[in-house]
Amino acid sequence: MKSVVISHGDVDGITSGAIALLEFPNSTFYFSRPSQIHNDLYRIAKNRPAIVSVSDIAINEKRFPHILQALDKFPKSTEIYWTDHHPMSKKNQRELETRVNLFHQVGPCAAELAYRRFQEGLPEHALRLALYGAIGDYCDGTSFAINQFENYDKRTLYLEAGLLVQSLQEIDYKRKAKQLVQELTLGVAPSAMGSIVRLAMKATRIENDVFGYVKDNARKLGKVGYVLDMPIRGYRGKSAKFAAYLTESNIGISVKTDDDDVDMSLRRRRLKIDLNKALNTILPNLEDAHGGGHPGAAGASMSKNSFPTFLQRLDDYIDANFN
Ligand SMILES: [Mn+2]
Repeated sequence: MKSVVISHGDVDGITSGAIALLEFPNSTFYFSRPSQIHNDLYRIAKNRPAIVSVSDIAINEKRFPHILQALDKFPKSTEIYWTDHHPMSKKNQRELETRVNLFHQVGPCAAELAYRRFQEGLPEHALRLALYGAIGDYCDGTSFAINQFENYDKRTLYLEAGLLVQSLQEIDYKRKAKQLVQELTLGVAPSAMGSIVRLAMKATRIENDVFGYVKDNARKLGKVGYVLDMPIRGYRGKSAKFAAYLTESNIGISVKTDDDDVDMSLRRRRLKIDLNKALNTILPNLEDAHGGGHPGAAGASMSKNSFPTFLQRLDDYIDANFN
């Protein structure tokens, strides 16, 4: 195996992965995620690739030792490039740097970082991919993004990025999403991909239904709005946002229950609360709870019994830190 590109399945993951594919042509592409990356690396190491690029995969504190173990399985000759923007402790950064070429910065999206890191020799459309990633991850306020928006018609870039964001809500990850990455690598615009446009329109209609559902069903505890078990699959980040808005709360949560566990997406509204920090403070004291993410967008899971306590502690956290 010559080289491997691994990335996340959202727009930032797909575009940063496509940029890595432009830098390392003919690589094999895989999707991964924070809970799986150690297994994927372990499996890939057996093929002794010359180059591995990982982008937009958050380091999960609990799985970090397993990630290091997996990285140790690669031969010394394998060059590993790690490009990420999720919050990472200094200690983990140092440890990771002993094994990989790390490019890490919080603020820009992973696609912007990948573009800046590999810039030399990339085709023009790689820059568009970086900007789609920035829009997709709400990281479009960086000086890089603002400067580059001036070079295009920003409104067209938002349309193209919007098509990607929406279509991914409904895409078949087993087949279609990998093909999308390849087409983006070739420079095909999302608006020129018939099936992506159709999926995006479908997802937008569904999103309007999601909004209506959240409007009728969201509940509120203190400054936290939440919606439980939406009958529509996916749309978790969006419904979390809607839950915050429609209950006039500072945090919105979309919760899915599954036997004895709950899994949730969290978004903030009109308050610069760092959700990742809040979760890292609250979750260690709850049963079977883990999670994290970005300051403005995060996820968590815990036992069903812990959820009411979690809501209360999150509301207390807002009161304690923002009054
Ligand atoms: Mn990202």
